Amino acid sequence: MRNLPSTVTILSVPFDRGATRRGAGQGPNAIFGSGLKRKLDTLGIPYRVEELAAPPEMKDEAHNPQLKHVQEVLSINELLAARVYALAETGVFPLVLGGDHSIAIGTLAGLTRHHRNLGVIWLDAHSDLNTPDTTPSGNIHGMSLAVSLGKGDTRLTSIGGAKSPIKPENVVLIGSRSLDQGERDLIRQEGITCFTMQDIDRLGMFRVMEEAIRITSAGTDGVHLSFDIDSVDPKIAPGTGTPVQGGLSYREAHLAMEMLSESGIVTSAEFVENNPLLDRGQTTSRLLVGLIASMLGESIL
Ligand code: B3U
Ligand code: MN
Ligand code: MN
Repeated sequence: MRNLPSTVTILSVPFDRGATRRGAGQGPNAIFGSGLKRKLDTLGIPYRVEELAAPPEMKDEAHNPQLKHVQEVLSINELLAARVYALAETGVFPLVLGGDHSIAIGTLAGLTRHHRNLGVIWLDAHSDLNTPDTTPSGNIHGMSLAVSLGKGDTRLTSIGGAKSPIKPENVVLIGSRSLDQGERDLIRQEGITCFTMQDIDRLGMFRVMEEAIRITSAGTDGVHLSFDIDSVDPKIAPGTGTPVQGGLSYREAHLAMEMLSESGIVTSAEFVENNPLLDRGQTTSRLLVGLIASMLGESIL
């Protein structure tokens, strides 16, 4: 065991209105049901658990098919940003459990009020770099990284009040294999480092993670891990709303978490898009418990 954080606050965010398929809202409970607390007890990591109540279903005043359920997304993310900011200020490790990936908007808004120059590791089959102009679906979970870079709807980019947006040079995407044209353009234009599945095939996960750790920790004052479970291959993580074949293997995902733990650079994390309604038993939730444990310092030997 190594580099255990001194204390963790688990923020459970049962929200799934940023996605088409419902069910990720039940993700946090499924992770608890698969033994997360027991695991943290075994590791000897002190933790507290808080749940953010999902907002009531709201009607968007002016329904915009390019920005679905924006009122609810705004509401949960304002709450989340405030909580994450307060936690970061007190020095505890915020561990956010989603929920769909739109909640990264609130997590990152809270973190960037505390950290002036945050690094971000985004493990995902997708890049979540759409804007209302480029989105093929209107789902805000496909826009969260763009919002955190200051791009898109101004109500979303101003969540959490005055803060410094994430800088593109501090972001590393890993596991990408389903990108829309607007997202590819943004990655090139902004010079965002993107390790696709092809890069992982060619370089190996070890080298990819070494690079990701180097880039996100250079000159930054914290590193956030945003882990979308659809980065992992759907054969071993079937419980997710937008599965894409050709993803990370079980060991590649664990190696990434183990290397992050060893590096000691990670100051906050979120695990999202776990949808127990689509899972095969508890396959995906159990995998997540193991990955979280590896990220927090569990080692094989
Ligand atoms: N890029 C597509 C699909 C997608 C993004 N994130 C997820 N799916 N989970 C979109 O709708 O923006
Ligand atoms: Mn995502
Ligand atoms: Mn994804």
